[in-house]
Amino acid sequence: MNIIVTGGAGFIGGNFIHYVIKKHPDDRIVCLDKLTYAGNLSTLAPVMESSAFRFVRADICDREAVYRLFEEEYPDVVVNFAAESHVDRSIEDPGVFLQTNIMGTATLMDACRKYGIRRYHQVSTDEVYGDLPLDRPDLFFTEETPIHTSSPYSSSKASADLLALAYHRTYGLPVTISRCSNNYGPYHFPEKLIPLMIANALNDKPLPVYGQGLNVRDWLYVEDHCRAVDLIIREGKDGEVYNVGGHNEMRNIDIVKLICRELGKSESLITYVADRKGHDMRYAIDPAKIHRELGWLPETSFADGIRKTIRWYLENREWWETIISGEYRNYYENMYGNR
Ligand code: NAD
Ligand code: TDX
Repeated sequence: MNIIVTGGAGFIGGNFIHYVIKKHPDDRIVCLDKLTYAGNLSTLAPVMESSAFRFVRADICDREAVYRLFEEEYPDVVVNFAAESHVDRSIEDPGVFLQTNIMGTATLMDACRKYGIRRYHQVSTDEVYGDLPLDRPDLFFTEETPIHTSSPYSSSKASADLLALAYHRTYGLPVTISRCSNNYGPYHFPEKLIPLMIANALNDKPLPVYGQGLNVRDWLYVEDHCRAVDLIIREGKDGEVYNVGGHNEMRNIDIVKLICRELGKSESLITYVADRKGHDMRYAIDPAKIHRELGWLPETSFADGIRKTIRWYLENREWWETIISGEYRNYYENMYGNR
């Protein structure tokens, strides 16, 4: 298969490329990525010289560049990971989220219509369902849960999902959508909770917990997500949505304390800061459909996954230290300086 992976220089897309190249050595992968602040070519260094891999720097909103790539590659499958992905940034400045996450998705799907495609896969998120109350642990997001977004980020992702389903119904485009819970693992950009806490703890810096740290997220090791997407593009049904998650709910404060323990750091580094605006309380995925229809189950427990992740950050300091020594400093000062 010839697969275009957009956003492959980012966290999940990069892990997906490593996964597919190892699992399906006969496939060819073309990574299309704009290399925004979140894209890192060093994430792709291990595959850059592989004959099964090509990297193209371009914006998914750039119709001319996208169409040119389709004319060169005639892909069988497009997997769209490219997005602005950080909720806090979307609260500060929604515009680029609407542009990339909505218009970029439409541009990619227009190219698929024009040149033909076996499958267009949209990588979405559980955040499109909004949040669940903390006092109803019996409730989970299913594929039938109504869309009910909270942030500009989740609204832009939900818009893209609706467009993808509309392209399926109106034009018969062979679309699938996956809605996954919070990922963690190697190559995770240190603006997100887990890598930020690991990097700050290793540097003995304050660990900024929003509100009281009671919000719950449903964590999945990134390789399990990659395996789910890989299964969906090969065996999933056109027009279907698949929820992906591993029933691993944790409160933010418990994750931060666990990271302190694993790194031998004092919990006195924990600093409670102003809450995120519109902060979703709890996410929890019901993955029954993907289990039933595609036989997918998570393979990495949180206990193993978090240890592997921490070890990766210890062994790959250069990867994240380069990031936090650059433009990231201004971001950090703006976001956390007066919080
Ligand atoms: P990320 O921010 O780490 O990476 C995004 C990548 O997309 C970067 O390489 C960036 O350069 C690229 N990109 C951004 N705008 C682009 C554009 N206009 N054109 C081309 N490339 C562009 O994101 P991530 O955490 O890897 O998330 C990947 C996808 O998975 C996103 O669609 C996100 O909504 C979704 N998702 C993420 C999580 C999570 O926990 N991280 C969970 C569920 C779903
Ligand atoms: O410094 C912090 N302190 C803190 O308490 C940060 C960065 C986060 N938090 C809290 C906010 C959330 O409750 O931790 C939780 C996780 O925050 P993020 O890592 O920003 O993730 P979240 O907002 O849950 O969104 C993530 O999961 C769904 C991804 O970034 C999205 O792209 C994905 O769709």
